[in-house]
Amino acid sequence: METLTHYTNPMSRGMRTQKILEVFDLPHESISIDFMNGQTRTEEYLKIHPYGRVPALKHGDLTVIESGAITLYLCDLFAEELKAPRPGTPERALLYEWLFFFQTTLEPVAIKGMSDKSDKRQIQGEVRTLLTAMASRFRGPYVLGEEFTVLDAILHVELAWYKMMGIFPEGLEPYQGFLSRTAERMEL
Ligand SMILES: N[C@@H](CCC(=O)N[C@@H](CS)C(=O)NCC(=O)O)C(=O)O
Repeated sequence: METLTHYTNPMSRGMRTQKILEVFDLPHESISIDFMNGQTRTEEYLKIHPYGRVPALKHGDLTVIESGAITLYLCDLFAEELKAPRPGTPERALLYEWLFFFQTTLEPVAIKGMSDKSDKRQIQGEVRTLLTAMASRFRGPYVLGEEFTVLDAILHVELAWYKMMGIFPEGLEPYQGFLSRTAERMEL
């Protein structure tokens, strides 16, 4: 298989896909892109990612952008290693639901929490409401049931990010228990 090269940064959404590569021990090399110092805007990098963001994944002549698309591409390449559910199954539908939920519903709320002027309590409340609703889509002990899958790695990264920003709804189950259950495996 051609080398997988992952362009990322530890303080970015690239951690979603970086953690998948690391936790499931997928063959790859990672290149850290310092976006604070303009490395996403160089002519060379814009050939990899047309609007200059991380993450991006290069696989042979192909480059894949958008963390959700990279996640699904990895699921196609490494279905067995990632315990990715088969297309057309209810579990695969859950994977799609959570991925879109993170990026289109939850992320805009979380992004508000990045501003120093934000009301963290209010944002934490909004996150709590959304995650409480999604608990009906969490089978337990892991999202899809008994087995730790790619979806758990992604959920862990998102929740850890919220914790770091002070917008994680402390004490909310099943997420509180989930975070401690997955901590050792995710932190490597
Ligand atoms: N929707 C994209 C968002 C990517 C994104 O906005 N990445 C930020 C870091 S979290 C970035 O690269 N910013 C650098 C820049 O704007 O130069 C994804 O999920 O991949």
